[in-house]
Amino acid sequence: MKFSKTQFDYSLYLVTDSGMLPEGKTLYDQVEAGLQNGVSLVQIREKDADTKFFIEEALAIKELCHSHNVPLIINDRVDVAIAIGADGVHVGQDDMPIPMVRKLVGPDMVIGWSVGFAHEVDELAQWGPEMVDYIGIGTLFATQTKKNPKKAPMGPAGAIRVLDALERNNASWCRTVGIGGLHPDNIERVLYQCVSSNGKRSLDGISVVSDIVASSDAGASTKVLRSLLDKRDYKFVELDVKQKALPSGEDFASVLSIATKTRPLIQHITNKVHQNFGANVTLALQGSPIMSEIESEVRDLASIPNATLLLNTGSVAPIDMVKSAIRAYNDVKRPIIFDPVGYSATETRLTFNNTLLALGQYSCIKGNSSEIIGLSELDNKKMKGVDATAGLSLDLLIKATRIVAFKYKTIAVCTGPHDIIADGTVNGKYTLSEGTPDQSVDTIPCVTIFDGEIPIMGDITASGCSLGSTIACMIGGQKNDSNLFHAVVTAVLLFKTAGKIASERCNGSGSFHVELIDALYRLSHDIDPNVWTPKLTVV
Ligand code: 3NM
Repeated sequence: MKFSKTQFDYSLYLVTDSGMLPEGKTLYDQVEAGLQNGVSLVQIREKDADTKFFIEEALAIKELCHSHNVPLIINDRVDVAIAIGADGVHVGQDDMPIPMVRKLVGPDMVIGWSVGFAHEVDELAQWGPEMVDYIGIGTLFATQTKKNPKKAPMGPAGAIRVLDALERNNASWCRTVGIGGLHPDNIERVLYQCVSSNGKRSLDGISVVSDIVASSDAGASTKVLRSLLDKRDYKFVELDVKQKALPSGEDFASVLSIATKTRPLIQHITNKVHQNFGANVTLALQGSPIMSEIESEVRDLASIPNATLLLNTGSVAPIDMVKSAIRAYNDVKRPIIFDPVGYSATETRLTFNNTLLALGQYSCIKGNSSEIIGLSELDNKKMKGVDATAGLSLDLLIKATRIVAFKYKTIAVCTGPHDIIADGTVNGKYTLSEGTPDQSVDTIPCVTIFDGEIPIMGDITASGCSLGSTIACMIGGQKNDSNLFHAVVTAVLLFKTAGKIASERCNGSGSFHVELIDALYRLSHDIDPNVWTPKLTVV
């Protein structure tokens, strides 16, 4: 049996490791169960096996794979791949150089390469289409399977950098699978988020070891994975994420009205400066604040109807508590608003924020100009503390906000004189290979909101953080059929209106604080869209 390169189906790629078999199961049993339930490609990876044993095992599994019309790939051992007539060979960065592998295996055998960085793609592209046929992009998440990993987990954002490098290099021939720590709790999110910025390609598949090989019921585990690959619709939050035309003032008023009637619980994990002010802003908007950082209660809180998490990473909450909270809210599809305070100010903050970004799906990510530029990677300069950067062009900030929205498949908000809101949720859809037809960084919906300069906003503490509380109240208070983007736009309009009113009434920064809460209180108790003055512009 011979497979042409175009016949390879990378969607569910099983890589073996006989060191993790459950009791009573052979590798043959596990591979067979996988093949019967949707595995589309198999790689034998035996780091410690003797050659003779490896060859015997590989021959038996090759026959099994071929009986299911599935190709077999051999890890690392080019000699074994040639000797048994395998359909492909997979090598890592420290194994035999690719041009030598190709010389040995000839033009027809598929060659796979482990890739973790964009510069490795540049090398692959220089070799051209006759060398590497597919890449395993990893390590995505921490895994116990790969001993002595040389790379830190890259998360979906790292995989997107690799997909972008393939597009930049026009390496259209090269297929991709994501690998490392992939399990049913993160696969939908990975497939959803991992799209090149131009929208032209997504992963061609996922590659797993332990999820199938170590499973006591490998068939059932494979079925779950296959169903996630086939689903292609990621309902990560109860609200509707379908992109719709922007509503009018009346519609925004109705979003506010629904939110104030619901009185959503807003769990704040936030910095000390914001705690008191954020609680009062939430109360002014008729939400119910709880400033809890207790790990053992996050699941109980997340399960309360309309509960919403505002995660402000200027906090000093223990990382395990924060991770548990993200998992808890994601599991029950309640929204999380992520505010990466001082995103790149220090190495500690950068690592902390990136770890959390890799761990969950956020309904909204909001930041100031410095934070959004940092998240977009348009500029990797360190931030000065938590300050916004003045003087950046609106065009640059719009571009950065769009990148953040599209990369994290979220609603991104960049605050400043012009607030910018971009909707990267792409209707909650994901595909294999095809990317996001009709959507890319440059085409996703985006609006700006402007109401003249309100410089006094920058003279009080936690004004930006409290926009986070306001967004949480608006999103959290909605019904399941309400629209996520509209809720966020309403929150930003409301906060800007309140800021303008307060700036006109106050005598200085002290009374501005008080007037801001008063204005939010009045706007939410006496809803009248005619007093909402900010100008909304579709970009
Ligand atoms: N290669 P699991 S990670 C074989 O990063 C392998 O290139 C990786 O195992 C890479 O699905 C990995 O059990 C192990 O996490 C993946």
